[in-house]
Amino acid sequence: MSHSQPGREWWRSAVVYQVYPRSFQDSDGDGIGDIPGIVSRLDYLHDLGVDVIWLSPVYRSPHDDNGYDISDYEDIDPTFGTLADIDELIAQLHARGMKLVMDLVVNHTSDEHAWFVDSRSGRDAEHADWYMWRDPRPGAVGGRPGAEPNNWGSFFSGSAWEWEPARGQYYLHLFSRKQPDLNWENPVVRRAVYDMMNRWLDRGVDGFRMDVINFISKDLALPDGEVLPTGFGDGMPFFRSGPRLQEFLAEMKAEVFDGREQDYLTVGEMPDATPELAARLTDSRTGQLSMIFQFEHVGLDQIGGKWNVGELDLRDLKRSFARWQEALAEHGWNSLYWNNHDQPRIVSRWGNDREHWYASATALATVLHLQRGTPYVYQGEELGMTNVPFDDIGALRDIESINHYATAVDLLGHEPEDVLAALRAMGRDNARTPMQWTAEPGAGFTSATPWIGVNPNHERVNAAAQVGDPGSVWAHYRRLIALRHEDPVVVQGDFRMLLPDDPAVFAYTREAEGTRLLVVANLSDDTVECDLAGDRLVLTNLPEHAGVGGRLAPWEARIYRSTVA
Ligand code: ISL
Repeated sequence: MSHSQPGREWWRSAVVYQVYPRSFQDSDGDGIGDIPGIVSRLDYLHDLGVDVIWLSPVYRSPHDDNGYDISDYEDIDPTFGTLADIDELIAQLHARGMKLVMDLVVNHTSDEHAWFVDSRSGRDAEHADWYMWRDPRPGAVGGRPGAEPNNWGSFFSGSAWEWEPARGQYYLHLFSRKQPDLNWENPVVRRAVYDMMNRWLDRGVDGFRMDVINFISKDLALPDGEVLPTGFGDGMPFFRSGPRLQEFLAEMKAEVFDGREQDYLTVGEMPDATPELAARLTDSRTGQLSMIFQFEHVGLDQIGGKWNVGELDLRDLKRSFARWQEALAEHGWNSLYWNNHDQPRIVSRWGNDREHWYASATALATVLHLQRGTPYVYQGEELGMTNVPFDDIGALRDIESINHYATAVDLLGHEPEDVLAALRAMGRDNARTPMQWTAEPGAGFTSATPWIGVNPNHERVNAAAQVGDPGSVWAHYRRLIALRHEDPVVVQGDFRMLLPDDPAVFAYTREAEGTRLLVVANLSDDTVECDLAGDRLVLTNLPEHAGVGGRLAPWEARIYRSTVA
């Protein structure tokens, strides 16, 4: 049975679970997860109570960026299975009343996509104008350093431009050189994307998570960006949330989603998006998307760049959440997340994965899940999976981390130990090690050698140890998910932040139709004084402390319900 409410805007009462297919469940003994593996774990997910799976890319890909470089949008990579396997996944999910959201990566393709292979072959090719081709800087000789059309750096180190001798031009790649950016100015490109999306919807998928979708409309003047410590320019101001973004999304909505009977979940991944943009795009009367992923909160511990990590000030986090809750309160909608396949594990990042592992994992979950919006659980988060003690660059697999290490150590002369420490804190592979099902050597993920090492703590942190234990992180996630399904105030209620200046307590209320929920949590390692309470305690992560008034134990989280006049 479906838990979320059927019908229009069903995604408002849903909880989404993100599956990173490489690392979820291997079924054929090659050390890489696959679609039949996911199917074999659906009862686990159904039992947890989630309504929707967002599946990271399983399309054909050379896997330069683990599938975010797609060479065929309409086929499944043999590593993950077949189209018949995806049909089976859809059928098995639907049979359980659950839904499937696919990843849509259309800011760029793989350089091995047939469109790009043709495009790079010459200026007269059929797909000549499908990518962002530009001539060298005036007066410069193409292919030589400094001749690039502008100074932008790529997210994965180095220049964002690659020389193509066959055309005597450069192509833009905001990510790796194997991820050329599509030219969204070309209506034929947009048509091809919409047609592809329609075929997936016809196949039965229930929505899309849209990868860096706010990068599709660039400032076509392509101005140089401010020079960063890497020596490259910051192109962000010129390609994020560009002039035609909303127009393109409106066109996509009209060409793909409007006129269909079903309502779909659409979530746009939007680095650097503002609450104002989100409010426009997710306005239930006039918007184009169900919700967006914004990055403000997960950037709060970064001091001038991803690899320079500082302490989080809880007050900044509360201010950020409150700002987004407020901006999207009337007609918009939030996504709520701590983790995904690009972020370090939350219990290690802003919790305490040593002395207060259970309490901090569950407290952080509580303050997120009771907010207004659609919560996302990233695989293993419901088990309190932690960051990984990577002690050697050879243990990492992520192109971003590997390129950063090479640039920082070889080019900029940074200390290898310092670079590794930053990668341990922020590297994306923290999220990408195998799902920890059991204490066995392959963690129940694989019988072979996994493509990336299993976190050694799987002997302690695993699903087998937690499912069925009412005192586990898993059980707490399950209760939070159930509460959202049972109590309309969690879905609909107004949000009000309390104690904004308190450095340790995270507290807010949700209120609708005479009922008020109070969430109060101590997000610190110390016991704190706190008087906030309500009529009845609905849920707590530390039941043994529940009777104590006026005080919260380290990482204690409580939810109260009260009747209000
Ligand atoms: O993690 C990041 C790099 O520091 C983010 O900037 C990330 O690259 C950005 O959020 C975009 O992410 C998405 O697109 C990338 C892909 O590598 C990520 O896995 C995906 O989530 C390119 O497709």
